[in-house]
Amino acid sequence: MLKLKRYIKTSLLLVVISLFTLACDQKNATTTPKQPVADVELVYSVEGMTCDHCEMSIQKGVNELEGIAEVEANHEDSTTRIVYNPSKTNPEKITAAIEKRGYHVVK
Ligand SMILES: [Cu+2]
Repeated sequence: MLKLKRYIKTSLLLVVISLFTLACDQKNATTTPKQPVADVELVYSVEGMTCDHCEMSIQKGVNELEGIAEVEANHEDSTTRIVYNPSKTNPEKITAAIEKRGYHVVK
């Protein structure tokens, strides 16, 4: 009887350990660096746009950067919306690309 109790205890312990290991494996799988990085959306206030050509100029400039998914400049409300991949570019590079074209990003 004592032997049976010990046997049950040992098997329960094994079950708990294997469940724990499984949970850990799953956690590791979701945090591997090889997973694609999600795109980030950014909306800037941009001064200096007066017409469609300004919008196109900004869009062209930003699109020349790597990792840009979307650029939408709007001279009517002076905004530029950018969707980018943070593993390939960053807000500093995007700001620089806009300023290089002669427009000012309001911080
Ligand atoms: Cu213009």
